[in-house]
Amino acid sequence: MSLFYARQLLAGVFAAAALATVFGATAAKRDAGDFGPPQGAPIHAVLTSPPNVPPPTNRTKPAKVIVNLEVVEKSMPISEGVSYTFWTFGGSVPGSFIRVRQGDTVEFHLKNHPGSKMPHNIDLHGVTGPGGGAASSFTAPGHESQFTFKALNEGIYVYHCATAPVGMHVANGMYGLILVEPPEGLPKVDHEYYVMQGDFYTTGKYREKGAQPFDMEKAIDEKPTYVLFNGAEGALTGDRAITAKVGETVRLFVGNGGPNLVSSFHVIGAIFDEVRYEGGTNVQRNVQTTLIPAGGAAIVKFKAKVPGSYVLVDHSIFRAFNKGALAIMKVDGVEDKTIYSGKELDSVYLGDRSAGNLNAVATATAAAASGTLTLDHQVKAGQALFAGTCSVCHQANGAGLAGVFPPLAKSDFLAADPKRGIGVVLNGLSGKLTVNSSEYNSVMPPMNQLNDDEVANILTYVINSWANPGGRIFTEEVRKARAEKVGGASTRDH
Ligand code: HEC
Ligand SMILES: [Cu+2]
Repeated sequence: MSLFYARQLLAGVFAAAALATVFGATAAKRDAGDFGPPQGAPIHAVLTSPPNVPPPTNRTKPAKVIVNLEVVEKSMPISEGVSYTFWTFGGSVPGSFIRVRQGDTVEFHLKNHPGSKMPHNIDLHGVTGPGGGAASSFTAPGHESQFTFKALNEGIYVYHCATAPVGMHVANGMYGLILVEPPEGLPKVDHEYYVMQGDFYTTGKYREKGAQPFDMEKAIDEKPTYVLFNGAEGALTGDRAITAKVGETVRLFVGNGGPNLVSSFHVIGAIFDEVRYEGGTNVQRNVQTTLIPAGGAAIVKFKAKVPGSYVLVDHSIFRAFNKGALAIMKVDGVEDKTIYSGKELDSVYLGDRSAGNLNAVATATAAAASGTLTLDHQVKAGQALFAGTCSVCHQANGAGLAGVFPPLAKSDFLAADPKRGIGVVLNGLSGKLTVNSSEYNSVMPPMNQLNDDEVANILTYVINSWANPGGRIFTEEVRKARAEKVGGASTRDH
């Protein structure tokens, strides 16, 4: 080989090497979702509390986005008259909603309020890197930590605390959602809402009053006391229901913080036109119920077509009616009888949780707490609760159903000893029974999921209605009967 050819060959090798370097560098720097360095002045991310969602970024270029998120440990209501010490990202459960655009460089500042008792950190599922930020964000009370990541993949992602014991931090409400918009943004809709499910473990029973501590054993056994949307029973019902008008499109960002349960997310009376299941980019159409894993999220979209109350539930249905996993979307507008002929389904699905009813119960709870509970408070709260629990069988007017459900109206069985109602409700009743000269031989299931206040108020309502003799049943009497297990057995042989 002449020197000339050797030189040519070497030059060729160098050229190829140089090209390889260029391509290599490009490949390393420009992964999918990397649109280059941030442009323009840094932007402070708008953070929102649930059920609100920050506005679209409306950007066409990658930016540096600064996120300031503060961890706050605080006591908040988890149910009517029940408080719980939540650990929060931004003061709410779920934590503040974060919205960025694919390709953004996110400078994350995690602060831990000086009043906190625990250290905390954050693992964002939208981060590419070990621990999703957890290792770089361990923050003691009164401190702040900072790390930076590039949002490479679009989608809806869960974030959560990952400080040991991780399960406990998550169970106390330490999770939220971060949306990484695709470069062109999401298609425009009329409403966007932020809804996130979580399971909660308290030492007391469901709706047991007072401050309820976390129960580690129940959490390990995966036996939640509450399953909730947005951290509290009633967080999205009554005046706090989410809203839309007929003809509008609604996009829900639905997360599941867990820590344990997966969610069978369903909206009673609606069909999801589109679901980005698991938060990924595939779109599934015409979906009735979508599965949202713990530590996962979905984006669902549908058009409101018929006015009324739509009930968001986890369709593992005991969770909805006995653990709180129930929210309302109120759709206003003109009825379209060609799509749906009927009236509201409030009494069927909402029962004691429909708007007006909740108020009467809340008023009675507040009055009981301040020692000013009157007969009238009890009757009104009891009436609301009766509608959701007893009226299915005994009927709204207390008349019962001949041969099947005995009457509560003018019941001589009840009038003989109004207090025996306590044992009937707590323990149920079965066997032969004579009420107003008619025989019944059926089964009433125990209603011991009701708390002491609820039983007292329902029975007070019953004995003061439909020409019954009157009187009052007090919470204390119910508590005693429950503790002593005073039962249906003694009433059965009447
Ligand atoms: C699933 C149907 C059902 C529900 C719900 C129900 N009951 Fe009953 N209830 C019955 C049946 C059936 C009997 C009669 C049982 C028997 O034959 O031994 C009964 C009996 C009674 C009695 C004694 C008989 C009488 O008429 O005085 C009382 C009091 C009573 N129920 C109160 C209530 C109250 C209060 C609630 C709501 C907390 C309630 N029940 C919910 C089915 C029901
Ligand atoms: Cu934490």
